[in-house]
Amino acid sequence: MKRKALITGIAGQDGSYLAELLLAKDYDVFGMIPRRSTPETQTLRIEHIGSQLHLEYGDVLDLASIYRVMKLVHPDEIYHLAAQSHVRISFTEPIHTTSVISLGTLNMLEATSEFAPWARFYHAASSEMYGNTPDYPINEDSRMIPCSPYAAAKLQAYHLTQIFRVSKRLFASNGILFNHESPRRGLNFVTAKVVKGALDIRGGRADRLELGNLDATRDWGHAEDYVRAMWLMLQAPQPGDYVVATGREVSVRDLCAYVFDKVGLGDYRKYVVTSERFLRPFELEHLRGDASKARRDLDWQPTWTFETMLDEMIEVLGRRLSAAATAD
Ligand code: G4F
Repeated sequence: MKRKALITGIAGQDGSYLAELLLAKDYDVFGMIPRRSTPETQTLRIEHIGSQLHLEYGDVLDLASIYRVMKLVHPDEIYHLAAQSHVRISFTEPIHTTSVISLGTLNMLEATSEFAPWARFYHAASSEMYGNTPDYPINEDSRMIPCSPYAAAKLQAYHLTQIFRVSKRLFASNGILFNHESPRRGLNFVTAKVVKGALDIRGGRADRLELGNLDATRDWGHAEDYVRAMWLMLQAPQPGDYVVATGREVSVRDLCAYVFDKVGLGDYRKYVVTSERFLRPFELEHLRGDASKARRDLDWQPTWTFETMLDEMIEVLGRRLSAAATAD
């Protein structure tokens, strides 16, 4: 019998890589997608996978729809990735962000304990939960001091996952993933924005790039490595909480320096300007993770570096942009 996996947020960056990984491991993969007014673009990241994927309409805020999907699928493993995942936008849409993340996770946990209590449950927690913690580098025991509506909502969902683990005896694990990127990253996250910005300037489609805080640092890995950690968490003998990170911290400024140089534009300072618009009302300044527990207990380690990840993004986005320019 094939194992069955249900993924919420399957059409996102992580959902698409996770679906590929699980199909390669011979799972039956089901995705729950909410109805949107833009179905033409909604599934772009998973279109190449084709009919191997089973997609069902369902919304994490609509408990009845989750019940329907759970009863239909009878999943062995549930990967709950759906969220409003943009931190700056969470200041603009705090109620929507909090509902989708906190209530959405509670709904998924309730539905799991009601209809699939045997299933192993993965919750996509986030390194944002640590905020500007003084405990550095960050591991599972570091203090969590969230500094955005997004992070506060993730912290609640993280606790709910732990509470269901104990009170309902669910095999429920939190993946505390640090930033992870790829050519499938949305263009309003800083790595993809910088890569596209540099390629647009090189192609004559723009003459400058507006960014927010250049001094922030992040611990950036590749999404392909990070979805492998999700799967490993659900294969472990016991549920738990795991930091997933590379252990290396790079500033947005150094990200720009690398990308602009790599595409042949030289000094990024000729093109990058800071704009109030992209500053956050409360910034998380620095993130660097210590993934010793995942390395030890899950035998996980990253295979991509910051540079190889950006090189791939530059190559793939470059091809995509030239194809679009030709089509024009
Ligand atoms: O790429 P970002 O928007 O990612 P952020 O806020 O760190 O969050 C991402 O990683 C989290 C895991 O740690 C996830 F939970 C979350 O869902 C998301 O995937 O911004 C990275 C840094 C920030 O410090 C931001 O202020 O880049 C800085 N930045 C500077 N200029 C910018 C910009 N970020 C964006 N998005 N756009 C800018 O123009």
